[in-house]
Amino acid sequence: MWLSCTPKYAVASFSRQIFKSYFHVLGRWRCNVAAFMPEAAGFEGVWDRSALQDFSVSDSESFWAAAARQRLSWIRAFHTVQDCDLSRGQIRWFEGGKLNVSVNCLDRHVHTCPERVALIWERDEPGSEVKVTYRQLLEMTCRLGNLLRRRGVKRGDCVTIYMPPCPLAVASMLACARIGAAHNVVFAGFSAEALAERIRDAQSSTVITVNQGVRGGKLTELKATVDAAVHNCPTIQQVFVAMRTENPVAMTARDVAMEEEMLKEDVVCEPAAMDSEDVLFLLYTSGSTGKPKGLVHTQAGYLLYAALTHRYVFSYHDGDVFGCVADIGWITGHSYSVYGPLANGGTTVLFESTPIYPDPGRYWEMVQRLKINQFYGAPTAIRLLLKYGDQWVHEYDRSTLKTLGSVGEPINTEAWEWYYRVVGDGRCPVVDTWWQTETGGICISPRPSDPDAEIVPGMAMRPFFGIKPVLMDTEGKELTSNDTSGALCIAQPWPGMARTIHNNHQRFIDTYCQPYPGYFFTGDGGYRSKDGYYQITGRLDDVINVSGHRIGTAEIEDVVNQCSAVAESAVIGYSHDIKGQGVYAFVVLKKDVDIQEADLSLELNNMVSTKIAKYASPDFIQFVRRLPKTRSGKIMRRVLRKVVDRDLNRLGDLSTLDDPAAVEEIIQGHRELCGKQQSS
Ligand code: 7RM
Repeated sequence: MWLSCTPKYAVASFSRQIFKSYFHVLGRWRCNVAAFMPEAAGFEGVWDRSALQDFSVSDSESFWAAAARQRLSWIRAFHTVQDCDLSRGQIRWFEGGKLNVSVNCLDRHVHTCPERVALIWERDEPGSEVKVTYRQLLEMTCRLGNLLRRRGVKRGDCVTIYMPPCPLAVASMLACARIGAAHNVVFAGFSAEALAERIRDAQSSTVITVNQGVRGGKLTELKATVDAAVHNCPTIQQVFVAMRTENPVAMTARDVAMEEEMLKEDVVCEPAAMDSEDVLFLLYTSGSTGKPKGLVHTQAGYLLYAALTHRYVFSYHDGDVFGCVADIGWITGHSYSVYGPLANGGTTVLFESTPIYPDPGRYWEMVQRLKINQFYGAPTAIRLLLKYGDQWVHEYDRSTLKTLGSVGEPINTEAWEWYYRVVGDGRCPVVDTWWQTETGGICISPRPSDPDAEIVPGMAMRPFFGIKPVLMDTEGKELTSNDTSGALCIAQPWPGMARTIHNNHQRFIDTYCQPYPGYFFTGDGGYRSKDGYYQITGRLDDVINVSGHRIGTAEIEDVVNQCSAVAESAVIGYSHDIKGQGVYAFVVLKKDVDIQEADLSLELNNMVSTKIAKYASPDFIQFVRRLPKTRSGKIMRRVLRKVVDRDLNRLGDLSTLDDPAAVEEIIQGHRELCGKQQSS
């Protein structure tokens, strides 16, 4: 459906038209809400923030139509605001409209402020940052767009990008958008096999990478990893290689020296006129099966949602420096290092390093040096830094900070308080932002743009404009009272939501639309407080969250089970001080296997690191004779979780258990493995 993108007509010099339509609404302040949200200027009877919130949900079409007209530059106006049917997994926004995302992120700002800094590349080596203006980023994007086109990349193709955060990675994403190709950014920490699986699923013919990565003072052989990956990818025809370091790497006939070739290209590149619902990108994320899902995001709705949430959740103002430290390989990097800030004409930081390189003061030294106004990071890093002590924070001037954001997992009260008091000196609102790869942008979060709205530590609290969260009971009924917990769903579509899973729309329907017909199911559990605020309590499925990275337990089991000595395995998450969750694997060996358990543990850890990524490697591997199973053969992970949590009084109903003696053995084995210390 979304791959049908025949270019209807070439659009020559449409930029003048764009600026006429873009600015006609500015400067209209009709009522007081318009003073903080110009999109709201025309809404009848909407006089304050809470009325605007209600309006955005009850008349979401009017709300999103106004926002889309004001915030995006269109080549052709849309004729239908939305055409959605959640129960069938059909989501379409702004149909009839044509636009180009790279024009929205670059050209329109180049017209007004060409010398404004778009990107600050915070390289691994502290103090060596590189600034890229909007004019320069447009030039880079155009050269690369022309190169991709000349080398045969067409509208509707999918380009895989395997790069650390850097200006050329952003230019690669935008170059794809410029020529109408989709991108598929794969986190540069993934192994060759994980990369190959994603390239094959996306059917990419082109990969863009760098010779080597640099992180925490160490080099990683990214080009070599790509070589190993594409070996098993029949669709791959070419690999573009940019030079992050000066060390040459082996090049073959298939490889393209990217910077050299870019220099030969023109600095003007005709942008493709894309339909609102053409694909902008795929991004793979873990689900509860072994196979990662390529979530599909489209052009207009995604960009609008990223831009609007970036502006209002963080109170981003013109001239601010926005510092999102997520990697571009995750959705957070897409929406808040790249698309949101650039659509808003902002200055955004690309962070290549780690929170503790060269020392635990890195973030705050960077805040001081780059004069960062909004800092957006993950609880796992905050918990880690908290342990190193306050002096690393106090050493640096953080007076530029205005908003602090948290994302990826629940933020515990201790970490929240430290972030607020020590990092923000009690001056900056902390916004705990809940969202997912699937939602495209932040869905639940406090908004500091509401100056008198309270913020409760450790709670995502309030829905964003147009978002209607609901909690469901086990029967699939909406829970209407407060002070209650249930399955978190979203009751109506919004423009930023994913449209499908690449090549598997049925899985999209089964995962998100079937469980609660008519609603979008998030996979998370939530609690609504007596004041009506939301708190996200964690996943309800077999997905765990290690340092803010999603990983399916089934993905890890698949790898462990590939070991010839292993008969079967069960992987669970357990609570971990710093990582949020750690990985715990129960492994049953084949009969007559004669191998030291310690050696096998090492081998299994290695297998997981090389087949998935380091972060997925188990912290504990417990060898057991059998797993607790129901009579129908299902592994009772609930029981395993209770054992590891030392919550033996609440093992729950064991009546369906096939062989209760298995549990006793497992408890015993767990004690031996983890000794007297808590398993965390
Ligand atoms: C943005 C991102 C999504 C999953 C999600 C949750 C968990 C994310 C929070 C959170 C509690 C938060 N995308 N999650 N943010 N849980 N509070 N503020 O992380 O697709 O990689 O992961 O992460 O379980 O479903 S993601």
